[in-house]
Amino acid sequence: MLNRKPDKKERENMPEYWDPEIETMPVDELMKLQEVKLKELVHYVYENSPFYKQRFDEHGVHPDDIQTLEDLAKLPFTFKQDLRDNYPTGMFCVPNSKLVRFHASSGTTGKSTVVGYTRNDIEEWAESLARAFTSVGIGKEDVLQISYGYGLFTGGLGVHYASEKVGASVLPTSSGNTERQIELMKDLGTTAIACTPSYFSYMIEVARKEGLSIRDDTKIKIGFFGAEPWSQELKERIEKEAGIKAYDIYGTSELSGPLFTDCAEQCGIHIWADKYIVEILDPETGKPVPDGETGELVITTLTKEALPLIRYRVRDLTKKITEPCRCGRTHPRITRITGRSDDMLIIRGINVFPGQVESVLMKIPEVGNHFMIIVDRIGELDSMKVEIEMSESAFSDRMSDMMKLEKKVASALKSVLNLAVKVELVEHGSLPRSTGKSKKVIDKRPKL
Ligand code: DLL
Repeated sequence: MLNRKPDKKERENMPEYWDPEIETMPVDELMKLQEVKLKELVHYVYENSPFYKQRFDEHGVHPDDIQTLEDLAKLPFTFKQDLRDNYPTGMFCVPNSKLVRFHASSGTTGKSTVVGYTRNDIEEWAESLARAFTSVGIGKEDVLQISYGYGLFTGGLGVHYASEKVGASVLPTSSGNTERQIELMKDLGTTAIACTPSYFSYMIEVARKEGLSIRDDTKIKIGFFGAEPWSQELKERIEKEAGIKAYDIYGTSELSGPLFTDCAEQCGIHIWADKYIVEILDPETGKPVPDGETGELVITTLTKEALPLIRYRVRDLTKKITEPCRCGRTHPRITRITGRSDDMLIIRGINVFPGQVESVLMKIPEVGNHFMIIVDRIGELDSMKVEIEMSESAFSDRMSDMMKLEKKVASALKSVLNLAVKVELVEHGSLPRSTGKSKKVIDKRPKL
């Protein structure tokens, strides 16, 4: 983190800040601000949430025990399961009359969870993302196409409010109807797009089928991709194939929705420290990992009113970046999310993250952008198969080429995962395409 404001020369060629005073605030002042807000927060949740009062009491901690940022470690964690157990609004700190919006998770990994927002929560959410958009130069001249789903999912409306805030013209296409997305993109001069990386990969493919190139036939220069894990290698592919800058957009519904991106320097996602306290902890022990090591993201919200969260175990795996960012923003950064601690597959005792598989595949030019991992148990033994398609540029229907590619991929996977993996080349277009969050793993093993 840069411990001072950048000077005039350093600010030359930098994108404008949305809120220069906050974004470049010296770190010690930011920490003081966090401390003040943390002290207020613990009293607020203790007084307004029966859930937190009980959790603090059980943990033997009282709001008065929290006097400094170091005292954060005395506080209990909050888990997604707590939201499920208190479904739908049992953890809210405000009455219904103060709420202006609900969103809800789809419940694909368990029972659905509901999140609620006061007017101020919506404002703070839009402000976070407005800072991020400004950090990559999105503003009044832009047409921002929002191809995240609108509705209970936070992607569509979250990006929408922030785009309007920075003065961009919103093109609210939502997800799906891909041919129409591409037509509007062309006709209305979309300059930036927000969707999942897998949906954008699909758009590139559909455009190509229609004889169009996103690179040459549209004005898109920026993409905000997230809501699902994606590798650095896929990012590089997308940038090359579409001729754009691909930024990582991150957030979760419990924290409000999409909130943070990397800045124009593209070296880590800035987390706004005046609104969120970041910890990176060992998922097993709950203790901090040394700076620069991978751990689980744990976040405390400092300004949320309806559903503040204390030490929320996000489950996403990342690293803290400590070097100052050249953009001059002093807020902490994290590296791209490499997976979730609960997404890890254990295959014959070996830990495998789907993201590792994607990294390997995307380094091989003959492999297309879509793949599927299928895990099964045959007898007592786990087996893993990866289905891939050939990239259009490398397409061949010669059996010997296909077998060669399968072998090449299997050996690349083996050397990274240390696991024998069956690789199967499937027909182009036969793997499922997604307009939202994509499913990359089918685990057929019986649940224990
Ligand atoms: O996916 C919020 C969002 C919408 C983020 C649009 C970005 C853009 P949830 O549905 O609650 O919220 O899912 C949150 O998605 O814990 C991560 O596991 C994953 N995720 C989100 N963004 C990224 C990203 C929205 N940039 C869960 N990289 C999170 C990797 C991501 N994973």
